[in-house]
Amino acid sequence: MPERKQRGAFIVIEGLDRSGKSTQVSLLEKRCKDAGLPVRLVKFPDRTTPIGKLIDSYLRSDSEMDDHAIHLLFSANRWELAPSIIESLNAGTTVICDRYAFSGIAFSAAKNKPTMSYEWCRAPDIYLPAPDITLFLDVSPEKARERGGYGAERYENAEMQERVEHVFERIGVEIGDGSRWFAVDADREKEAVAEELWERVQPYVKGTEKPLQRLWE
Ligand code: 2DT
Ligand code: MG
Repeated sequence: MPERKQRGAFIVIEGLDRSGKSTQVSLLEKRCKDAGLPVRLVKFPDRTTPIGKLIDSYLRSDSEMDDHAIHLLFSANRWELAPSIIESLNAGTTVICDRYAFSGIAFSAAKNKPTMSYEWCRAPDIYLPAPDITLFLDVSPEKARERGGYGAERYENAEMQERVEHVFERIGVEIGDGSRWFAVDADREKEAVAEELWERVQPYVKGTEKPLQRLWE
């Protein structure tokens, strides 16, 4: 029988500030490494590229930018990395991605601008590589508050986070929780959350034969 070609899994972790996203991304990376799986971490925005530097300056409020323009830059930042993500996946590497197009929609649509509808915000990311699975770290506002204050960057305030959460909820409903999007209760201890994430990614991490899909096919 001909050997079937396996590729790496494309795993996205999304979540609000204070959801424990960074912690969980590193724990998941460690679990993959301990299991002997080749793994690569990608973080969006990737602030190291020329486009990423513009985004970084905007997030730190060192510069102002039109809301549409910054939205398109966040998307461009994904497009510029997409070829290398595809390359890693095809080489059999598991790619764990800290934020992706869903954050792009959630944060921009949360601005509630009449010219930035949900559909408009979704459009520039159409045909980007689609994750095999997205894990949304769902933290309650109470728990987020308990975990300490927000940082000083743009969007890091309770009012914005609440609006962002509503858009994430809509994304979750549209993607469906059949297999591709899971909301994970992130109010729990980090070990419990890590365990659930590890279980959820099991069907994918050993390699998958499924062709890579594209957003929002
Ligand atoms: P970090 O705190 O994770 O570095 O994110 N954001 C992110 C957007 O507005 N659009 C996007 O497409 C992405 C990926 C979320 C920095 C902030 O940037 C926001 C928080
Ligand atoms: Mg942040």
